Amino acid sequence: KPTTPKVYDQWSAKYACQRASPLVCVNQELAAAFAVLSKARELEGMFANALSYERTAGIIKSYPHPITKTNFRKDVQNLPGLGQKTLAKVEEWIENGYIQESTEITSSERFQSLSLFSSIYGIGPVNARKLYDLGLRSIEDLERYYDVSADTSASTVEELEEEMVIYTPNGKRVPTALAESPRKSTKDKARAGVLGNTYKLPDMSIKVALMLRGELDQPIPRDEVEEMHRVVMKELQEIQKGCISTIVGGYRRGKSGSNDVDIVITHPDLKSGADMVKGLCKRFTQKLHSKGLVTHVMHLSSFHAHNALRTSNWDSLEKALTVFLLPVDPKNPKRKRTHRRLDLIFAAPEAYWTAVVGWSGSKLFERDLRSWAKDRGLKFDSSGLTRRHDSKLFLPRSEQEVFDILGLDWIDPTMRNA
Ligand code: TTP
Ligand code: MN
Ligand code: MN
Ligand code: MN
Repeated sequence: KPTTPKVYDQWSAKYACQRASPLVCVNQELAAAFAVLSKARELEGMFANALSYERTAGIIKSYPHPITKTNFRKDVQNLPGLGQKTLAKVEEWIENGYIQESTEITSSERFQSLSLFSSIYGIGPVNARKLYDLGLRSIEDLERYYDVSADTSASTVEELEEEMVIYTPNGKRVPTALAESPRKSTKDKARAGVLGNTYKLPDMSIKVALMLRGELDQPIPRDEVEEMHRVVMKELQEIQKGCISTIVGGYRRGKSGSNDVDIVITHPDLKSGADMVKGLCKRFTQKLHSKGLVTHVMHLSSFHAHNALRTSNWDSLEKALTVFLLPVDPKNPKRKRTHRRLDLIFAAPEAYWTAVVGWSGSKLFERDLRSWAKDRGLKFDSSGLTRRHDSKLFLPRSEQEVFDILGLDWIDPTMRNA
C-alpha cells in the first residue's frame, strides 16, 4: 500500500498516529537532541517532562523541511505542544547547531551510567538510580553487584515461573501463579494484595542480560531477522500447523539493525484459531528451549484470562520474551552465532491485526494511537479495539481496517517512527 500524500501533508497534526514519521528525518540532529532530554528526564523519573520532550522529538521527525529562522517563524513555532522553553531550545539549535543542555547531559557521568544500566534488560530507571546511589558506575560494577558468574545458566520456563514473584506495597511476596491464575477470582487476588501491583523481574533475567551483554547489544541485521523468523515458523508448524505471522517492531519500521526480533503469531481459522493459539506460547517456548534455539526465557506472561494485572501499557496477549540462538550454519560452520533477544506474541485470530498494529510501534505512535482512540470513544490496545460506552468489540480483518475503524489515514509502517 502506498503512503497517501495526505499523511505527508499532516505534519502539524497533534497525534503521532496522524503524521508520517520517517526513520531518519531532515532535522535528525535536532530530534536526537530532544530525545536525549527525554531520556534524561525518564531516567530521573520525571515522566511528564520525558513525554513532553518525546513528543517534541516526534513532531520534529514529521516536519518535512530543514528548520531555519524563516520556517521557525512561519511553521515551527505554531506546531502543537511546543511550549516556550522548548521553542527557545529550537532557536538555540538554529543559532548554534546544538542544544547546550543536551550536550551537557550527554557528557555527564550520571547520565552515562544511568543509560548504561537501563540498557540492560530488566533494569529500569528506578533500579538504575538505586544502583548509581550505591556508588556503581560501570558494567564491571554491575557484574560484581549481581554476582554474574558461570552459574548463570539457562533459565527454563519452569525455573522462571518458580522464581517470579510480585511484590505488594507492604513487601509481601505473592507468587505469579496466584496472580495469573484464571481460576482465582479478582476478589481473591485483591485479598492477597495482588491487584494493581507490578511484577518485579527476577534478578536472574538481569544476570542473563548482563552475562550476554556483549552479544545482546549488537544490532541484528535485517537478513538475520528474516532467518530467525523462518526458523521459528518452521518449528511452530511442527506443533501447530497453519499458523501465520508478521515480523513487527523496529524491523517493520525499516530499521537496518534491530535490538530484538518481535513476531506476532496467530492461527487464521476464525472458528477454532483462538483455541489453537491458547496456551501455544508456553508450549512453543518449551519446544524451542528443548531444541536449544531458545537459550533463556526472560519473561513469560498472560495466562490470565481476566488479566487482573493489566497495566495501561500492556495487553493481555500471551507472550514470551526470550534469548534465541540460531543453529550453526552447515554451509558456514566457522561463523559463530550471536545470542539475540526474541519476543513472541500470540494473538487469537480476531486480535491479530490489532496485535500487529500494537507491536509495530514506535512507542510514541502506540501511545498516541491509544489517546486518539480514547478521544473518539474507542479503546485500542494490542489485544483489541472496543467501543467504550458499550464495550462493543470490533473485528478488523486487516491492518487497513484497524486504521479505518479508528478513522485514521493509512500510514505505512516505515513512516511510524515518531
Ligand atoms: P521493542 O521491541 O521494545 O522496540 P522496537 O521493536 O520498536 O525497537 P528495537 O527492538 O529495535 O529497539 O517493542 C516492540 C513494539 O512494541 C514497539 O515498537 C511498540 C510496542 N511496545 C509498546 O507499545 N510499549 C512498550 O512498553 C513496549 C516495550 C513495546
Ligand atoms: Mn523490537
Ligand atoms: Mn521487543
Ligand atoms: Mn507475566
